[in-house]
Formats: sequence, C-alpha cells, structure tokens
Amino acid sequence: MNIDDRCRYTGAFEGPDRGSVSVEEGEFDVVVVGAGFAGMYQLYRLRGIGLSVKVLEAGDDVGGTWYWNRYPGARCDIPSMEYSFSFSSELEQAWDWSEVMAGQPEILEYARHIADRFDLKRDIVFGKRVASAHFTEERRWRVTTETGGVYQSRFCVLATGCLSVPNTPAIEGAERFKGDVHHTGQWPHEGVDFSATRVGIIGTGSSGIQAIPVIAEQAKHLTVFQRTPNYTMPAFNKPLTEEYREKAKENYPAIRAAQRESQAGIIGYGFGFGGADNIIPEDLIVETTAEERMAMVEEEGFGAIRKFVDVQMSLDANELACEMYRTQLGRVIDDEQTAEGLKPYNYPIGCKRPVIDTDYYAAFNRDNVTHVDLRRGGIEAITETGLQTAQGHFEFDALVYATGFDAMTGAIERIDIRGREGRPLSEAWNAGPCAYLGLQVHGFPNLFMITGPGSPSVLSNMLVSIEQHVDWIGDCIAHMDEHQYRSIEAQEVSQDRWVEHVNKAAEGTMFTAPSCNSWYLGANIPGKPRIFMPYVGGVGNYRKKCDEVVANGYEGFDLSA
Ligand code: N01
Repeated sequence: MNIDDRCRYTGAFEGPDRGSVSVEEGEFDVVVVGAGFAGMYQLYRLRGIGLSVKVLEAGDDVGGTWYWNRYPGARCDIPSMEYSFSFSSELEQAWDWSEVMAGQPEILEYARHIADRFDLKRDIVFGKRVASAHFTEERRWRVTTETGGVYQSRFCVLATGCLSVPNTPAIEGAERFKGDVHHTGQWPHEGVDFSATRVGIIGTGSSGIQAIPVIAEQAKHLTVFQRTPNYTMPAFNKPLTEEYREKAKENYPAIRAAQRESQAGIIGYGFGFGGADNIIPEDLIVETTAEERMAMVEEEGFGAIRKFVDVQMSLDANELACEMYRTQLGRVIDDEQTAEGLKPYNYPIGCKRPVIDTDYYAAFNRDNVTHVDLRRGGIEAITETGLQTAQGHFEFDALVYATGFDAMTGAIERIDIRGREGRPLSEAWNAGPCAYLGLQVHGFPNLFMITGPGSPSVLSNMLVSIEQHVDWIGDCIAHMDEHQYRSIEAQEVSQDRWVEHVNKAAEGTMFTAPSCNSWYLGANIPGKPRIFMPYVGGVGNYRKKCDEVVANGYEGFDLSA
C-alpha cells in the first residue's frame, strides 16, 4: 500500500455517538488530555495567554510516564541537566539534580515541583480517564471521561504520552498464575518487597534491563525470560558536583539554544552517551583489521564501538561492530552458555532504541539469577506456579512483565476520537498513523497532538520536543484568536507530503533495516501496521520546518473564520 492509500479514509462511518453521558463539567477554551510534562507545560503556556484550560488526567498525580513507571531501577537515560524544562529560568536556577541521570523518584519530584511552583493543580482533574473526544456540529470538541464527565472546548490537545499504554502479551494460561503479577509500566505505588520471593521476569528492553539488576539484588531468585537480547551499553551515572551544576546553570541559555538546533535535543554538556565521556566518532570500522578491533575491545570494552562513524551507515560496518559487542559480552559473563544466550544476532545495533544499563550483565554472574534464552525454546503457557517453555518448566512466586508499550499511537487510539462529520480516527489511521508534522490529522480540526507520530518525539530528548510543540500550539491558538479564526485543520495534501517525507527520511537507516523489529515500527504489537512512526530528520531541522510553516501563514493548514 502506498502512502496516499494509507492516509486516505475509504470506509463508511456512522455519526458521532453522543452516548448517555449527562453530567456537564464545563466549557473551556482548551481541554488538554494528560498531566505529564507535556500536559503541565501546555496548561502553563495557554494560561499565560489568558485562555481557560482544563486538564484531564487518569492518574492521581502529575508526572505521566514518571508517575506510572516506578519499577525498581527506573531512571532517565539522558543527563538530567538537559532532560529538564527551559521555559522558566527561575525553575532552571531553583532545581538541583543530584545525579547525571536522575532516578524516577527524583524526576517525579521535579514534576510535582513544577505543578506547585506554577500552581497548576487547580486546573487539573485527576482520576479522569478520557473515553471520547468528538468534534460537534457547533465546531467544538466534546470530551467525555469514563466516569461520565463532559467537557466542551474550542480546542483539544492530546498530551497522552508516547509510552503510556502498557503492552501485556496474550500468553495462554495467564489467568491461572497464583502469585502476584506486575507490569513495569504500572508499578504499585507502595513498591513491592521481593526479598522472600522467587521472581520471573519477561522482557529485556530498557525497562527489563534497568529492573533486572535491582530485583536480582533483592529477590530470593530471579529467572529472566529473554526473547531477543539487546545491545546495551554501560551507563556512567554518578552524583553531580556542585561545580558542574553551577556551570551548567550559568550556561543554560547557550545549552538550550544548542539543544534546539541539535539532532536529538541533546548536546552532551559535560557528558556524552549514557553519562560517558563525549566521543565524536570519526574512524571507519571497515578500515580496521580483526586484530585491531579485538585489541580495542580488550582495552576499552563496549565503549570501543562508539568510536566508529560508519556503524549506523551500512549493515556491513554494523555487523563488524556487532561482532565486537559479542566479543566483549563473552568477556564479562562467567558462564559460557549464559554468555551465548545473551548475545544478540541477526539485527543491527541502532535498530532499536539504544539501551544503557547499570550492572545488567553482572546480574547474570550471580548465583540467584537464571537466564532463559527463549530462542532455544519459546514460552508455551503460564501455569499456576510459573512458565512452561519448550525447554522446560520454570517456577516462581511473582511474575513481572517488562514487555513494553503500545507506543506512540496506543494512548491516542484508545480514545474514541471523531472529527468532522463523525469521522473516527481509528478509521483514518486504520493502515497506520498519518499526521501533518505530527501535530494534526486531516479531518480533525482544532485537535493537536504533542510529540505525535511524524515528529522527532521518541527519537529525541522528550522535554525539548514537548516544549517546541507546546509553544507552537500556544502561538497557533494566540494567532487564531488575534485574527478571529475559529478553526485550523491540516490539509490532506500537506499531510500526505509530510508522511512521505517522514518515510523517506527513515529509509536506509538501521531503524528500518529488514531484520529490524522494534516498537518504533509498531512491530511489538500483533496486528499493528508496520510503519516507522517518529521523524528521523532531527530536532533542529524539524523545528526549522515548523517555524517556516508559521512564517508562511500556517502553510499546509486551512484556517477559517
Ligand atoms: O519495552 P520494549 P521497554 N514473550 O518494547 C519482550 C523507554 N524507556 O518497556 O524484543 C517474550 O523495549 C520483548 O522481546 P522482543 C525507552 O524508549 C526508557 O523495555 O519483542 N518476550 C522485549 O525484550 C524504551 O525503548 C527508559 O523479542 C516478550 C521486551 O519484552 C521504551 O521505553 C527506561 C513478549 C519489551 O521491550 C520501551 O522499553 C525504560 C512475549 N510475548 C523504558 N512480548 C529510560 O529512560 C514482549 N517481550 C532509561
């Protein structure tokens, strides 16, 4: 199917279902869905231009992703001085990060601090999961919650997060398991004590890789069920010095300016990838000999791979780096069979989201950790006492799913969204998400997404991308009010062109290699169309494009009175 077909809605649809909801909760200029970092800043920004705003949040507090993902070891993988908001210099100067990459409790504390500092909670309703958003004949958005609330507004902003719908795979017998079951993306707020427990964990993505070493330290025994091994690099997290913090605070204006123009919204101020030293790759791996590569591994471990500029450019170069990776892995794991089981084969480094870890591989050298390589025999069923695989039965008392998310589109698609003439978004996106600039979908006037599909979003420092979208939306609404426009809608042709550009940009990268299956492509969710969802062209280029669109009178959008 080509882009044009994919973005074209051809099915029949019924008119908007008004439902039986009767409780009127109010009229606002804007309803924002979600009170994570995106929703909070959108509220602040829109309030600043004098609009009435209501934020609807399913959780009981602010923080979004950082509210739900409280699993042991949860931590940011971008240095916190950069993974923070720039919109208020008072906030920048007031907040002190304790470590290079802050843990989840500290990031949640930062979110709460923002809510208190800017008195945001008075416009947020907690415990309200949005069920539907319908564009009415009166050209207003009618947003309903699962508990029967109805909110009407001129504009609706979806700040629903890119990784906010946990994916729990359908495994036969799941309901039979007698012990406790947890998902990393919905961890109990009171924490879980595993000290007298045998734990089984499914999944070795970023969440599993962070949780495994910490659970291994506490649990009586931990069995790790791994379907696909990851390429993970050591994090070099450490406490921040007062000197570093002060210097960064003095330099914030320049740091922020450089972040906005960068590829990923990160400049490596003081620290490079995962808190390691900054390395600008210059060498070509294809020009090295096998002996040279092995000597580098011997000397520098996993970090040696970061020196090569061509690893992301060709599959042949990439495979040489994969070999270096596997060699180093064999050096850090004591047991030969376990080492072999942890080795990734058959897909390139850079296909999936890069993972960094603290003591991940060391966990597999512990006596209380069993590694199960599901490539040698997959999961057959969950039993009352554990997991049946083709290589035998494994017993445990508690099961942890570290099985990821229905990413980028999951939270949006779970809401019954209907645009002009009752057109359902589920139909418009039937063959995959289509959006102009990742901000708006044709047929859905006055509805905006923050870090939606087709924008840099998950390929970037989320806080930088959130700020850019929130500011763009705020400026857009201010512009509309100033010029008395009532409606803005992405044109179909501009949306088609942008979707095509997003696809072209990803062509030939490791992200879309034929052997690559990742959540960026929706490949982790059965039946989800295989589309590379984020925009790989870079934060700086993307911002320039969005600014040009505005400078050209909101080019590609229809504005009407
Ligand atoms: O999820 P994932 P995640 N049987 O989808 C396995 C962000 N994040 O929560 O690869 C067996 O990456 C699946 O196996 P496979 C970050 O952007 C950031 O870990 O599909 N296994 C995989 O191993 C990240 O990329 C931070 O074969 C099954 C795992 O579950 C994103 O969130 C921390 C299975 C899922 O990995 C998602 O990471 C945490 C099945 N039926 C997360 N189904 C930081 O900032 C799935 N799996 C550091």
